[in-house]
Amino acid sequence: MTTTQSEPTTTALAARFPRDFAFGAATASYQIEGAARADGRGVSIWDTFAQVPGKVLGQQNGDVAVDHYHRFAEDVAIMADLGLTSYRFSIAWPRIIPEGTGAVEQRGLDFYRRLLQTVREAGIEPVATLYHWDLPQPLQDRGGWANRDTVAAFTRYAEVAHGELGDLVDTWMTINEPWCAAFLGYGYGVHAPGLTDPRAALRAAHHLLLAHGRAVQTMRAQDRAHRYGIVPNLYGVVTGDSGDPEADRRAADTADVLQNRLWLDATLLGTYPEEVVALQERFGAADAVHHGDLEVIAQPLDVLGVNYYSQHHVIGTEPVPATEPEQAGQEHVEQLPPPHPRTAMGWSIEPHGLRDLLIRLKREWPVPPIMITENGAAFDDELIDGAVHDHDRRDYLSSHIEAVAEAVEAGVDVRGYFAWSLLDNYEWAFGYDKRFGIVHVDYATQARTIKDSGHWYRDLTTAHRAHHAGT
Ligand code: IFM
Repeated sequence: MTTTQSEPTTTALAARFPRDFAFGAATASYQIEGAARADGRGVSIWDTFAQVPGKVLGQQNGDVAVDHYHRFAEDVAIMADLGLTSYRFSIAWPRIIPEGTGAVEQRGLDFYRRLLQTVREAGIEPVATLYHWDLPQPLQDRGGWANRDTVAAFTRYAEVAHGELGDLVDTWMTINEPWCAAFLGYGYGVHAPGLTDPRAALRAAHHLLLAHGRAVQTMRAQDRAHRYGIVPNLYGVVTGDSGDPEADRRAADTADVLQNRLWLDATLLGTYPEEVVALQERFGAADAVHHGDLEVIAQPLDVLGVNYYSQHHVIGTEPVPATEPEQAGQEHVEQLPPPHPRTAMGWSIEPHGLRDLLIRLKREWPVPPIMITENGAAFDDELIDGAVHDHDRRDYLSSHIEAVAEAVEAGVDVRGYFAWSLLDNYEWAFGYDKRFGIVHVDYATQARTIKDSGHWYRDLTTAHRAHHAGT
């Protein structure tokens, strides 16, 4: 369905992007694949975590998800219909090395080979992510990311996946959203493996970064022609007004350090911010950082993936003893309620935050070319008479893509944009309750229906092609 209303918008918007700019969509293995016991797949920490009462809404899990494992051909046909030029997906480590270390499962590799061949035959360029949170459970049983041995296990997994599938994928991302993996998983207890241990969270953060660096070294030694990067989730941090500007500034700095600078300084500068070093010392995690680690972490990158959804608004408070796990190290930071409008996740909708973030990245760090590897929104969609009129999502996407255009015009080297997500899927602790897809999935029948936002996105990709046709 093409609305006449959206035509002028998409035409004008598409014309602001260079010819080679990629318009894609993103997914992640555990959120879409299902087939949790198929073809020798091992158990991941999310299989385990989802069974713990009270951790995931309705104790839902990814056993079936949207059955992409069996329906990938239909899903790739939808991508082609939407005119996507690129597709970001993730590889499930437990499908490739079910125990985390040891035997390689050929059937897992075969699945990704079939998927990638289908994607490429459709004229779509794949972007692979090695780790989107599905750590093999046997590794977690030995401490998971809090244990330095997981770095070596990940490096081998990267070597196997890249060695076997590298002929089909040119762009490789190591770790998706290390902040979530470390802090939500090991510090705040709301993601797998569900620990509330600041020391483990800081160790995990360091080991995730080290695993990224080692994997890039190893993959680059296999093939220098490919592109390698990492995907932090970055936020704008807005300083609120408590009446004490100095306290507010300190609070904003802390939020910015943990959310943004930790990952960017380490990977792009080879340093940790002073505040991170102080937290590592305070919580007994400093011994995780060995001499030479930061040089490994700061491998030259060919691409930086940026996941952007929203901004944080914070003020300073009198430090009080932490009562909630997420306050550890942030006892003087108060998160303000996000301003309206908000998405169904309660996140504020602030597209200018994306533009400002991109401009800041160029100003403050030696960034390689950037891809917006995730951006999107959950809303309370309704499928009525075969249609989903998700105009709030369409507006979210268009305003954020416009923000990217402004950053490009301001001189930031952005090469692509991936809507999160292609399909409605398993939204982690929220189960299937929150829908992010530009394609609706009926979880009872697995029927796919392109939402109005998806139709709009197709108009944009069509307009982009038309604008550059013959150039
Ligand atoms: O669904 C997640 C995704 O797995 C990682 N980035 C944020 C998305 C929305 O919460």
